[in-house]
Amino acid sequence: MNERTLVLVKPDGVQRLLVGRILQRYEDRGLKIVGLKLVLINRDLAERHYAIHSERPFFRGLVDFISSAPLVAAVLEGPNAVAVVRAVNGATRPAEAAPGTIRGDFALETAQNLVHASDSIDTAAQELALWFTPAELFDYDRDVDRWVLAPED
Ligand code: FUP
Repeated sequence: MNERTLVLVKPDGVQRLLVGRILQRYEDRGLKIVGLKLVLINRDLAERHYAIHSERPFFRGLVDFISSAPLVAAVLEGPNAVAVVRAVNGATRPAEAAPGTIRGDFALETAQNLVHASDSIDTAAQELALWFTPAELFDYDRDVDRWVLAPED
């Protein structure tokens, strides 16, 4: 099942010069980048992105943090992309994230856990619409996919 999912390399990832190494992990896995941009978001988008957490005590800090400096937003495509990207990222709390995951290798704090990824197919569709216009997303072929993807029936 080919899926699309939203990934954010959050401001801590940009400031720590980890953008290339983080995106590399998704590319290495075989996922296709179909959207990519550097953005400084305003509080309105930050609050809408994290609306599900609006009643949580960490909400204000989360909105402050994500809107404090530029971040990299990407849309990744591939079979089971939603689950695969979350596995590559590792557990939300870095102390619980397995070695070999982004958070397990590069992060210590939940509030500075480097990356965001959509948590379901429905959430991914909402987040794609929030962060990218249709014109910013690209359908294109990659030659390597004949070695990465199972042949279509
Ligand atoms: P995830 O889906 O892994 O990004 O995790 P959540 O949606 O549960 O949390 C979103 C963000 O809220 C985390 F990346 C960091 C922040 N957060 C906290 O600061 N404290 C918490 O206890 C939980 C989440």
